[in-house]
Amino acid sequence: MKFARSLCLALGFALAAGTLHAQEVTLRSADIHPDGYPTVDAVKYMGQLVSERTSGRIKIEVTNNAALGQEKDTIEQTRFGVIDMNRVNAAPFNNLVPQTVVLGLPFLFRSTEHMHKTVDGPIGEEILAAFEPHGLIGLAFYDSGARSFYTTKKPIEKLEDLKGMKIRVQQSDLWIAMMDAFGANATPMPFGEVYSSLETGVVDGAENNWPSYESSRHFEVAKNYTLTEHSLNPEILVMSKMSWDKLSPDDQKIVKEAAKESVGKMRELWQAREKASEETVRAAGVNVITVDKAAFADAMKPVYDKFVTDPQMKDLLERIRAIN
Ligand code: GTR
Repeated sequence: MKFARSLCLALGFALAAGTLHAQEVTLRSADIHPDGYPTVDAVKYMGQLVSERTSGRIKIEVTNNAALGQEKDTIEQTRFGVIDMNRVNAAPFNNLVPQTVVLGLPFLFRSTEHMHKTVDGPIGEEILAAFEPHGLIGLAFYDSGARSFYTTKKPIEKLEDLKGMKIRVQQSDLWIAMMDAFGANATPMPFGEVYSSLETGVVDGAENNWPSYESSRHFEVAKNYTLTEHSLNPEILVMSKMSWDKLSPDDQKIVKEAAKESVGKMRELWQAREKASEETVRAAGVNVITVDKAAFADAMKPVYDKFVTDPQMKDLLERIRAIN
């Protein structure tokens, strides 16, 4: 009897210790951007919040500079629990989670405010929820500014200039179709290969926001930046469902809330970085070109015809357009 009681006690202690131990976790989060880039710092900020709120039990470690791989590969690793968290642009998710396609549609958002209202509301929640059947938990949307073209030799001054140009795009069917509609030849490749591809002439240009154009040093090899601002496609922060399922419901709540709170921080950091990056590249002598955006937007009908076909997508698009 006495023996049984001490055995129970011993077991109880062992279980309790085991549980405590199991709850101490370091979540590894991937990013292709360097230290100091807003997405990296926003996830670090989220990590501080999580650590404070769990008395250091849960930590987030951001592995940046693509040390864990390029975005498409890290998405797979996150789905299979090799990586716990991942901050990726919406585009590389397009083929896996079709609901993300709507966010990248060209000239859809009228302003950053329109994009914020979309992702901050029920539509944003709906898109984040669509990740779960694919082994991922959608945590939050981060800003990514407006994407514009940049070219090595011939500057783009009007739509026709894009004809036949080899333009690097992210690995997404939507983005390939967009380049077709612009009249260019889409060359999908990971971000990490773009600099050398511009340098060696594998591509004639690419497209991105000011901060990525600057931090990647692409402006050194592609000195013409044309302000088409064709997409406000946001970034998405996800967690591996396998890692998520290991957390208690209380800890899941802490993680989710901290991710949401990091969005405000990200927006602050983003605004400042956009300005600073623009200044840096302008000071480096980049040829910044303004264009008649309407002509570029008018060419995008085939993209909408191809991707907005099923009732769910049509409804999503209508609801986004209706947001004031
Ligand atoms: C950046 C974005 C990255 C990646 C990159 C690209 O703006 O932050 O996640 O998508 O563009 O073009 O590959």
